[in-house]
Amino acid sequence: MAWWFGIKLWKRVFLGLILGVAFGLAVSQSMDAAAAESLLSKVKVIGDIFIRLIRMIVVPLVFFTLVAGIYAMGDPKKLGTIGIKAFLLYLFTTFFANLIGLSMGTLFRPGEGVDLGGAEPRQMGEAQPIGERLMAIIPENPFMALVEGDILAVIFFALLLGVGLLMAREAGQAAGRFFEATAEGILKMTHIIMELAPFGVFGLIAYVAGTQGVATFTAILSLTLAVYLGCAVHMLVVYGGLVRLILRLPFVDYFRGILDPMMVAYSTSSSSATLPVTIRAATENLGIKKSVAGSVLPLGATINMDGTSLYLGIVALFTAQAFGYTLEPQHYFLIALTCALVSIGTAGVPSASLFLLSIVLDVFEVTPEHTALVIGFIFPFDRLLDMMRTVTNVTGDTAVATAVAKWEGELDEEVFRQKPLS
Ligand code: DAS
Repeated sequence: MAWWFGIKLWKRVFLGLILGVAFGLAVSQSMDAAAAESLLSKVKVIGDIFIRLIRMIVVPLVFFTLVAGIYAMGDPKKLGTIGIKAFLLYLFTTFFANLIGLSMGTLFRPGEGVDLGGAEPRQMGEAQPIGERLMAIIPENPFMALVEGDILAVIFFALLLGVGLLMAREAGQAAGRFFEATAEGILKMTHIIMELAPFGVFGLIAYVAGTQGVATFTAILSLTLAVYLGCAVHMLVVYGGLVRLILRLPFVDYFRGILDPMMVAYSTSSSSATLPVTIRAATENLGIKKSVAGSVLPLGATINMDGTSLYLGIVALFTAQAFGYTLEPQHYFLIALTCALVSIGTAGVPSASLFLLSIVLDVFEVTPEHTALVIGFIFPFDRLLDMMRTVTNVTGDTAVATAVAKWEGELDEEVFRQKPLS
């Protein structure tokens, strides 16, 4: 068995991904749909267990890492500059995501000639008004926020608690050390859980590949190509360019350092479920100190979703093309702005943004029937699109964290340039 642990984790996870697709397709081709669904849903249990395990540590990891990270910073003022730099970078990269998304939608024209008549209309989810969402960041009861896993409220409380411990000086030392030790322990828990990743990914992907099959993708092949190509260009050019040209850091070392979170994001379609893996890769492979990893990554996983913004822009153009809506130049600007706002409000869970699509389609007065038809048409395949946009979301979080860490002197470039240990 030692040979197994001798293989780098990301290679084992990738193996799980490939074998999962092969197994899922083989099962779907060799038995009827019902039998395939029942067998694959049993295999998917491994994936569900894996997701539950990483979800289990998201809240404690964010809470303890953030408090420990702030405490280790020693200077609350630095926290302000980290937050401001991170937020400005989020806006900067989302601007390019929208540009690329709208360009891909215009270039590929994925909605051209698509007949949505046969789609089953679906009801849209209710989006919380942005004002209410911002107010909810301040928890009335921080323990309830921890219990309910309200990540933005947990971040808010942890930031203040970390600053409070700093201001308490000697009196806060014991607590500060407690948070640092516990954060370390929870990060080690991520190592243990990640050993299950190859099997969990196998289960998740086998189910998706087997139940969605290849045939269904032809219907939305051009939409899938537009989203995948757009996300790939955004990751390689925008994030790769930020790391290589602006930060002057090695391009290959960056992407090699985040292979684990990229694989887990692709398999789980959930930024928040991937967060523990992202924090571990950022601290251990990219050399980003906890003070930045513990604040910028949880914040990014919650409000920085470039892949989502890019995807929503493409689907908006898909809708206009499929139903023949004429878009004026100002529509493109409003679509881009709305996509950015919706991506901030999107939760880091599977298919979250699809149900907020109506907010973007309202920009050019798409009728409720057409909106329901588009959501109903995309919904059965959205998992495949969500996998790629979630990888982009998570990669964007690590790119911003790398930039902020570098500019704040919180990046250990030795660690960044060395090969990942596991
Ligand atoms: N799946 C979401 C995430 O976790 C993104 C989305 O639904 O667009 O990032």
